[in-house]
Amino acid sequence: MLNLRTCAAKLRPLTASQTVKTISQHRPAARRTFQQIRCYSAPVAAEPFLSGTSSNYVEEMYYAWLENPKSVHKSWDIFFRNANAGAAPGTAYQSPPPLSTSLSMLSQAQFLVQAQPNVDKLVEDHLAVQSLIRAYQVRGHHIAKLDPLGISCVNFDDAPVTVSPNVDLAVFKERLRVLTVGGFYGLDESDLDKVFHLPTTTFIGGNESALPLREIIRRLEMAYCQHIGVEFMFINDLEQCQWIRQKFETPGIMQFTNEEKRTLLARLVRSTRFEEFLHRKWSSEKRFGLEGCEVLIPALKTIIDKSSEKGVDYVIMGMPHRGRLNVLANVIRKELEQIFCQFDSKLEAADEGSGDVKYHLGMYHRRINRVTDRNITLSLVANPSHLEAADPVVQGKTKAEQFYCGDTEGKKVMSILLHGDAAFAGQGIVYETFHLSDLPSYTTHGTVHVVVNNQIGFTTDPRMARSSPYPTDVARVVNAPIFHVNADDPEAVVYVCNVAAEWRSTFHKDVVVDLVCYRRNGHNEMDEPMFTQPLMYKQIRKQKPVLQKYAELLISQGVVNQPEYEEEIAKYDKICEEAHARSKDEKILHIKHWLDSPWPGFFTLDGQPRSMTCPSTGLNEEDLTHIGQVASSVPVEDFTIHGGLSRILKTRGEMVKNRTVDWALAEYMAFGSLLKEGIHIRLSGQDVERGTFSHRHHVLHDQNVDKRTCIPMNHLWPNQAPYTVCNSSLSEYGVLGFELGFAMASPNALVLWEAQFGDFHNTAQCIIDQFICPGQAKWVRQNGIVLLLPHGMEGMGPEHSSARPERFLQMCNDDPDVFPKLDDFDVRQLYDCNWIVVNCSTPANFFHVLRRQILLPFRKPLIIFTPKSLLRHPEARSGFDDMLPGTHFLRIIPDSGPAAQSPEQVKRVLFCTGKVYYDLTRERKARQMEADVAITRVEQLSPFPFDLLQREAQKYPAAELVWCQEEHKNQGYYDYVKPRLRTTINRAKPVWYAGREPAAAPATGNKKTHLTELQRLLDTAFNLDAFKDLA
Ligand SMILES: Cc1ncc(C[n+]2csc(CCOP(=O)(O)OP(=O)(O)O)c2C)c(N)n1
Ligand SMILES: [Mg+2]
Repeated sequence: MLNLRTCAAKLRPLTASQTVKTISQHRPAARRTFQQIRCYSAPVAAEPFLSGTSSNYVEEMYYAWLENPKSVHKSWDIFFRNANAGAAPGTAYQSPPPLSTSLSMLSQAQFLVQAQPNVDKLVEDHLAVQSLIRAYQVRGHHIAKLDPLGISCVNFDDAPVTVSPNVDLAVFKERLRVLTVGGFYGLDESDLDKVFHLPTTTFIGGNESALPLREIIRRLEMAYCQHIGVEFMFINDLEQCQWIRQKFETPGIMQFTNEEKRTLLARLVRSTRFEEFLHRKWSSEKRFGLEGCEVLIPALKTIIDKSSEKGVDYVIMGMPHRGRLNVLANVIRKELEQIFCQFDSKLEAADEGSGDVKYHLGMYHRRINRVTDRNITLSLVANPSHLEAADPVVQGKTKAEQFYCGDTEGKKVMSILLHGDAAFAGQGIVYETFHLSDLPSYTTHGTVHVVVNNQIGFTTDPRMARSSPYPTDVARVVNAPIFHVNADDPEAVVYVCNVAAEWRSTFHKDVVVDLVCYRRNGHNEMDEPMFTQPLMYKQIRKQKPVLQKYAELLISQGVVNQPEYEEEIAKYDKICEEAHARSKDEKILHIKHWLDSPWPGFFTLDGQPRSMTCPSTGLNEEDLTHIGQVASSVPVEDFTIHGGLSRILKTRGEMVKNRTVDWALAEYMAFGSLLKEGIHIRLSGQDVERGTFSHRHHVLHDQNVDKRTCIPMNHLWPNQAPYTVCNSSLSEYGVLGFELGFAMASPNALVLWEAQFGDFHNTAQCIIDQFICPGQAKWVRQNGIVLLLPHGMEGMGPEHSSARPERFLQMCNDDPDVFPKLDDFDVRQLYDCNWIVVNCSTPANFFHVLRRQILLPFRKPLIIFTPKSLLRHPEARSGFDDMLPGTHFLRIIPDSGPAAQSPEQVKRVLFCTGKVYYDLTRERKARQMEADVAITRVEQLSPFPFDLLQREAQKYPAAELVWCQEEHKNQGYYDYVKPRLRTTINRAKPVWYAGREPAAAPATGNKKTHLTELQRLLDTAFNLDAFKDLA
């Protein structure tokens, strides 16, 4: 039995210790993932017949036998009994008993094989039929008629053969050459009318357990080789495979009532006539129409209807340009006049900011689903041009909505992601997003992906755009089934969409619907496609629109008649015309009407902050002490932590007793206090639970019990908000996008993403450039996400050093040459900026800036350059006194030593930010220049503290002003700070530079060079003659 068990184990994800009995008694429930348990210790059978494809057959027989030993041929029964009893490899097989008894069960089925004395031939033929069925299941999609144009660009080694389901063996032999390597497995003409027992892995029999070969082939053709191509046999879960087989193989399963057909036609009318209407009215406007894939609208509506029927009441969608207006109009049901008025170039913008083009804007709409009569909220997330960038954002928002409504299994909230074929295959973010799909803190419990596969990307053919046969192959990495469907067969599309929605609600896993269609026009309506795809477009010109085809079909079936059809068209055209007339009254464009994530109650009715003040971010002593004590303890019983960690916690405890905090404790205090106030906190990123620098330790691990963990932060207060801290996958683009999406859902959460080292954020640049920096300006949508970016020149080499502050600062929207006319810089300046950039030099300031993020009456992204060596620097500590009620975040920290006592004596003011401050004070002390040189720390770089720095500069009238940084001159803060500092002093003095020379790389890889450079910049900073010759 060992051999068979091994064989079965290789095919099923079971632990090695699970017994055969367990397997038979408890077929595993729906598995969400393939457990990576290796079971390869024993050699596979030495049974003479157990090899290659026959092992599949044996596996089938084996499972059938486990369930009911009588369901298999007697010879198998004996074999499995012997094997189970421990027969040695090669000895379990015994000649079978006479056929007459073994086939008694199948007596009604005219078993021609009964007459056949040759049992070997019987087994062989059944093996052949089994293999044949499997071949259809695995490769049937290769020959399905998926391409409405019939010019399939899918490039398989073996060209598809067009065969009608009239079973003619000669033709089928050719067809099977495509499906199988070994041709027809030895079956011949004479076998066509023989009846074969069907294995348990097929449903083509319906109620019958045996069928003639001819009928088997015909039914497989119907299931796998028509307008639907099902790719699923790679899925590592038998139950899921069975589920899919049942959905596509069961005879007659794809039936539609006349009512359903009429609904489908009506939806096609809307989809088609909407594009035609836009084309008639604005023929020279870009709209990225849906022509060639009009079926997308009924497809999406089907997914939504079915999901609503299964209990979903909130669907969050992300999609690219193609068909977006149509989706807004006909799926989300945005008022048509709101869409039409966007085509009016005279419309005035009502909102601040840049706004965005009409096919990027988002939407949020709550309505009744007419099919299920249930409430449904639909939201389409606004997105940039950057294809697929919105994918993780949608997922993050979905996760957040699930989290806030306690939907732990994704039963109420779901996401649908739409993709273009070229982008789905080409953009790496698709892969990153798929890999979040089953991670505990990132799963949205299944996403339905719909690919508008028009077989072209702008002007590029699939052959040049991807190295895989389908654009959807990326989905295979997460075992998502892929349903390819010919978009010119609307019923096949709707069927597949129903199955996809059911799949999601059954298994809570991703699924892909690949709508194989075409693009009737060029990339946009202005583009000439014949330049580059002449033959394809000759074919497209001949293509009857899908609406016309389907209407003709339904008319021929008597489901509708011509006048009814025309009436449906006229009805919708009238709706469009009336909306168009109304749209002319719109004079102002309100982007607010296109908001995808409203925050009810957070703003006033007209969208303004409820106040323009921020309370003190300080905290009372008791709370500080309490949080500190929990942070330095293990708040559960019988939990053994690592000895090294005990020491860390002990040190924390001592700090608390001494009323001081380091960085990790300051973060704890900020998080812990916000949790008390009901603010959910989510910290995500690579290795954040411990902290890259082993300073955080927010998740404690029991040293004796596997996977037993404790998060003390969740043991702080009786009714506290939950704290989520999660190590992410090794992705920046995907994870940052996800967290941004999470932060979109609610203003009452502090969502933080930490880069492992600050420079790694550049692989997420698109999320920063397209969403975080301009999000509010483009989409009037605020977002309070926090980026923690470890930064600092510490001799670690060109990477791991710079979080590239220059890039963030360059994208700040404050004017370097204008001193802002504001009464209140503290809050108003923050309200006006696009994001906040800080580099704190003390733990207390870090604590305050985190708390301020939530206590502000609006939300702005916050970029924090965080320290590495300062995490343990004995001087980088703060006292509780700096965190008590009444204290607040310090935008600058002025000098408080001898220089500040006699400011008129001061010869130089060094302005700096972050860690270099500690190098500068040490050097100043060593040189005994504390009365000559003042050091001012700029903690908030942007928005720039013009007001405070002006005062600071005025305080030292005789001093030279120097900006000092450890970064290279063309990097860091200098280019940002210099013009602004000059503005604060009315350009009365120069602002000198002390720092590293310009360079291409952020830092040297040589430790000695690093130290030499550091010493040189310190020399410049304290050499009072350094700029004499330059003045
Ligand atoms: C990341 C990114 N790169 C390039 C582009 C420019 N671009 C816009 S549409 C397009 C083709 C997209 O093809 P596909 O995904 O098949 O969608 P289709 O337009 O065919 O619906 C390209 C390359 C883009 N928008 N985003
Ligand atoms: Mg395309």
